[in-house]
Amino acid sequence: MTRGRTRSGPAGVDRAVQIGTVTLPSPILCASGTAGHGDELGRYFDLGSIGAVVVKSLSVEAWAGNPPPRVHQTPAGMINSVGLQGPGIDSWLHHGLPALVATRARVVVSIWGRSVEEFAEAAEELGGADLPPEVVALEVNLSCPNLDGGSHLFAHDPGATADVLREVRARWERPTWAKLSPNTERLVEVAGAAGAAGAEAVTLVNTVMGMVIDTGTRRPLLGAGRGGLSGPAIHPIAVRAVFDCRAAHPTLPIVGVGGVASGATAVELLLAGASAVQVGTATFAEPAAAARIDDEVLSWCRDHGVSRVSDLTGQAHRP
Ligand code: RRO
Repeated sequence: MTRGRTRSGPAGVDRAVQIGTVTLPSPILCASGTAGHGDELGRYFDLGSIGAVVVKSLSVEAWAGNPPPRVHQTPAGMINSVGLQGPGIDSWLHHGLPALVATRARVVVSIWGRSVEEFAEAAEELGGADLPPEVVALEVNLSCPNLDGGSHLFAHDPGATADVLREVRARWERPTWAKLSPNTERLVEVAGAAGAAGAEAVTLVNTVMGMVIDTGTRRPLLGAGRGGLSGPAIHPIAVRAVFDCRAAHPTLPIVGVGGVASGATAVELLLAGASAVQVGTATFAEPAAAARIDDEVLSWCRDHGVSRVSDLTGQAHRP
């Protein structure tokens, strides 16, 4: 049940977007890892009013994640080493998913794995489940920086990325998105490989590898040592990643994510080439950030004479 406000956009602006075969009523999604596994944000705003909620990445088995501290505020952002904590797919199917669907949210389910086999097992379990139609896509997280210090970053390698996606596609029939990493100079190549292996869209970008040292203890501050930097500090990195992938692969849909904190920063990612935008870190300080940013995108469109949000996609590439 929604305990927060319900919203309606300014008249005259069509905010529907198309990401491959997925049509969403709004360009704004909650990013994986920042909206929990279920209806956690439902008390703050109407989850059905935004495009979709991407749940935190799941694996077949429950996973405890990394030792604390796991999150720390940084200049213009935050760093995390959560380490993929999750309840496991079976528990999510019985608890998190029904709660989320009850809010009328559209859902993008996310999976992770340490190996091609683990991704395949996760896709198999989800693909064999009797999922409601609200589950519109699967986001394959190939880019978590916090598993064994980043050693399982499939998104560093076009071949490994393609291997995972082929196995997932063999077991999962609904649309598949690949979440990729900014921590590689091969991002554009990896995105192309993901598209060729069956990803209908790529989500750009996951967090940027970083570290904070505690000057008191003179040791790394996060429990796992290294972490992933997010928030406004990484926004220009996300804009560049989206722009470069759009230039190289103009027909591959992109979901932009990274430091979106306002309507204008969301619009920037759309102009760079994204078809939709995820809001992540902003949600930690302001749980209804996605709804506010959704409103601000519509206001921006109205103020700039834009009648369809989808017309913004890729406009920064005009000669
Ligand atoms: O759980 C995490 O530590 C985590 C994940 Br799965 C991810 O994809 N990105 C990130 O910064 N942290």
